[in-house]
Amino acid sequence: MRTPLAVALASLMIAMPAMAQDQVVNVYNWSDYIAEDTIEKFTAETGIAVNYDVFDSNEIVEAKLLAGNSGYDVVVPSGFFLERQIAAGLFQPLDKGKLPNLSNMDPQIMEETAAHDPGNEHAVDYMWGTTGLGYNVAAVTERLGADADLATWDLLFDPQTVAKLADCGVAVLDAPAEVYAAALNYLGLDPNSESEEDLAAAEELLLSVRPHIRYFHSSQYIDDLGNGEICLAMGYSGDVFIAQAAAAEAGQGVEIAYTIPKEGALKWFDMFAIPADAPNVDNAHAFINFMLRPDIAAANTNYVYYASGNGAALELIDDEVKNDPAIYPPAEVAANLYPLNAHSPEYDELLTRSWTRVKTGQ
Ligand code: SPD
Repeated sequence: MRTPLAVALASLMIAMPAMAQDQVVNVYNWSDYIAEDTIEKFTAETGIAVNYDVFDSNEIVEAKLLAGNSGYDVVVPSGFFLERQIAAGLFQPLDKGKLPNLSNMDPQIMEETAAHDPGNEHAVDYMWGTTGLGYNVAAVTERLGADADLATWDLLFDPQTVAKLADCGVAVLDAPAEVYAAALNYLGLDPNSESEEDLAAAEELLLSVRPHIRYFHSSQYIDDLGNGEICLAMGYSGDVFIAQAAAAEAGQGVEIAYTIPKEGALKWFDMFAIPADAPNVDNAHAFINFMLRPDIAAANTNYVYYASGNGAALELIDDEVKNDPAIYPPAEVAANLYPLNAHSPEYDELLTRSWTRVKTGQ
């Protein structure tokens, strides 16, 4: 029996808003953190459109989540922020039945991320990396000498050394938790210390190098390193490799290198999680499950040069990426990496005030 046209149109109109809503997922990820065609592939395979927004700082994500009604279905905070966000009830547990590709995850990464999310109940790793130093090889060696050791935080934290680099431009991440952890570690203190005395020591160190820092920003250094505007940046491993590739492509002879300094560096994990008030929960699971497919995870890592949390993807990752010790650090370097724990709200308040003093140079 044929449906009368008016009835068919009416039921279509009723069905349309629901369908349109079902066909969307709102994703909030770090900038420069996905292969060019991943979203396109996801939509082609699932029919789900992706609204994709980017950020460059954990603090920004947290502010949006705390404000509520962010509208996001999938966000990607780092483990040490995720940990306290879970405690604050900002995320819903993952429905693991909807994530069969969880079986592709690297068990060691699952174990490490469980320190932030017991039982891996609320989140799963996308990528991981380190926070170290990116530099312009020629500009830095010209100023420090051909024999200078460049695999050291002295480049940033020793006032006499960084003073020699001030004229070619020094940038630091606008990421207080990470900057203070690096400063504490450099001073031989626990990077996870919440002691006020240690905080004061880190602040003193940062103020001593402050006159030589051109700016604090968490993504501007990518372009600036690549085009020779700055010569040293505290930055994220893969982002420095983006600058390196851009410099090589420009063909102006600018060579950029990334180092995990010998004193040690932060190892972080960026985690897929679904906000408690996400409007499209099923689509969020579909998106995360897609991102956990080995071919997709490998394509993303091959494009952005960050290590994947996906063990099954490893055989599909380009040799030049998986054999690069700055991306997949060998055991002796890995032994020197430290994790960062969630800060208590009390410490965070002290940290924020101290950071304002450092940034304003007072
Ligand atoms: N462009 C992608 C940058 C990803 C950086 N994640 C940072 C983790 C913070 N510790």
